[in-house]
Amino acid sequence: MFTSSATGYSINGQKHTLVQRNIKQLHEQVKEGNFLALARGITIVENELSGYHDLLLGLHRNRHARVIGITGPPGAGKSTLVNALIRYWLTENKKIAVLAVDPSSPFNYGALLGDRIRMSEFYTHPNIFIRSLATRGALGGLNAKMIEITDLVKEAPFDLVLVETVGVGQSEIEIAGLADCTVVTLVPEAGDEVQTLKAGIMEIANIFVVNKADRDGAEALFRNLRIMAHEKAAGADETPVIKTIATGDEGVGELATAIVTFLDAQENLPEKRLHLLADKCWQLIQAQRMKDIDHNRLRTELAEAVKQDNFNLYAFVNHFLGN
Ligand SMILES: Nc1nc2c(ncn2[C@@H]2O[C@H](COP(=O)(O)OP(=O)(O)O)[C@@H](O)[C@H]2O)c(=O)[nH]1
Ligand SMILES: [Mg+2]
Repeated sequence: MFTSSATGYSINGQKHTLVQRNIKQLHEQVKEGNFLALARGITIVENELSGYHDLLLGLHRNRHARVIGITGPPGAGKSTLVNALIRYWLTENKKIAVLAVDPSSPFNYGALLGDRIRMSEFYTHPNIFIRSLATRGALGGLNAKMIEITDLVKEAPFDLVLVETVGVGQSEIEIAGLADCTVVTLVPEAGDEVQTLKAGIMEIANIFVVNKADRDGAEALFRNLRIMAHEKAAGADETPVIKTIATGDEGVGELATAIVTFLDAQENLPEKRLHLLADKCWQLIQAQRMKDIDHNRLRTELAEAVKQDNFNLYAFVNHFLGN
């Protein structure tokens, strides 16, 4: 997948050796928990800078940190909840990384800054690493980029990696393919929407949170989700539904416990792990393919193909990809 031409070997062997040595050093620092090195590494991966491929090729598997996805509509209280979870887990002396992604506003630094300010009480904490990402510009697709960045973060000695993403159901980032546990955050205002929520949401949610439980309609939303979870489970374990008031730290301990309980249960499910890995693999291959496509060739061939009376777009795509 990573070709030598892309890493610059062909230009100058010596230069590449130097890049490799620096990347190896950077990697060692990341493993020791050096936050500056980790931030630098993320920038390299995010922007595909020199050494990007070497860095990824040096990653190990089965690092110990577990990834928790926190997803939900804008304003549901995800960042506030992340903050509250950090506060809770710090009492257990956990080391935590937070990746906050807002794909809808790549240049909206106001929004990113908003998250920063809210999380500021932990920005300088030695056990907490926080990084906002605006990776929409990434060539190979946001999903693949997030998989790469998360895998790099897992090299550092964190216990937990929290990934905050916007969206429900048709999220720009398929968080479920990335996280060991996906928490879907909803708020009472979304009450009516629950009836029409896409089937996908039941598939991706490992835990439901009804945040802003201090507001009207929280109880109704809670009940509706419980019914949905019950129907879907059909006798098996039901997806937990937890009420929280993130601004008041209420229900946060219960949520933290539910997350850890879920993660512990996952450890013993090799089938699920393989499924997750296959999903990640598929996304990376897909992104790579998108990159490899020669747009000039695509246009030229397409221009020829549309001249045919029996032109079909899907047949063309299949043919183009060599399927
Ligand atoms: N009333 C109430 N407001 C909350 C609660 N949790 C978060 N908020 C507020 O909701 C707004 C959006 O929160 P934020 O965490 O930025 O949402 P995000 O977009 O999902 O990350 C902020 O003004 C929060 O203070 C809650 O439990 N109750
Ligand atoms: Mg947020």
